[in-house]
Amino acid sequence: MLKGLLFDLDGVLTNSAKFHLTAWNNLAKELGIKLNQSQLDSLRGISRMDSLNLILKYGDQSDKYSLEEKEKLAAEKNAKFVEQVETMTPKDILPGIPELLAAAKRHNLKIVIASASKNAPKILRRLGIIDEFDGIVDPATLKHGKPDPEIYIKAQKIAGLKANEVISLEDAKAGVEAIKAAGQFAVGIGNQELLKEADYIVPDTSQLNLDEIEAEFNK
Ligand code: B16
Ligand code: MG
Repeated sequence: MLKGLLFDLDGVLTNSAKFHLTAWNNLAKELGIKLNQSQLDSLRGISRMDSLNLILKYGDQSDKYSLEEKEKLAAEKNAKFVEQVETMTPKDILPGIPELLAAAKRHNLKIVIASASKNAPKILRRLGIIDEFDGIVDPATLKHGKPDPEIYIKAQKIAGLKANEVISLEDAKAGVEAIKAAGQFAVGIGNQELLKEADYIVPDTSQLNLDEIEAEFNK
C-alpha cells in the first residue's frame, strides 16, 4: 500500500537544474573545457564534487588540480548558483507540483526530500514549501552519491516506511538508478529514452497525476 512520496528537488519541484547547468558550463569554459549536451546531462543529480571531477575528466584535466584547488572551484560554482537561487520565488515551483503535494496530503502520505543538493533547505524556503515536508535527507551525511541507493534508503527511513510503500520521483538518470537500486517504484520525469529504467515516465511535471501513478504502482 502506498504510504509515502520521496522527492528529488532539482528538476522535479523546481527547475534549479538549469542554474546548476549554466554555472557548471561557465566554470568549464573558464577551465578551457567545452561540454556537449550529453556531458551536461550527465551532471544532473550528481553531487557537487562528483560533478567537478566529471567535468575535469571530460576535459582530460583529472590530475591538474589539488583537492584544495578543486574545493575552491566548487565553491566558485556554488556562489554563482546561490546568486540565482536568491532570485527564486514560489512562482518557480514547477507546474503540477502544488496539486501533487495537495493530493499527497489528502491521501495522508509522508513526503520526504531526497536531494543531493546542500542548498535544498534554502531552495525550499525560497519556494515557500519547506513546511510541507516531513523530512529532508542531509546530503552531508551520505557516503555515496546517486546512482548509489543510499539517499533513497535514508529518505525512506526518515518517512518510517518500507521500500514497497513508497513512490520516488526523479528527473535524472543517476537518480532513477538510485531509486531502482533501493528497490522502490520510480517515476521518471523527462526524456523517455534517458529514464527508461523508471517504472512510470512522464515528459514533464504537469503530467503528474497521483491517482494514475498509484494505479500503476498497485498493478
Ligand atoms: P549542490 P537533486 C542535485 O540536486 C543537482 O541535480 C545537481 O546538479 C547538483 O550538483 C547536486 O544536487 C548538488 O547540489 O551543489 O547545491 O549541493 O537533483 O538531487 O535535487
Ligand atoms: Mg534532479
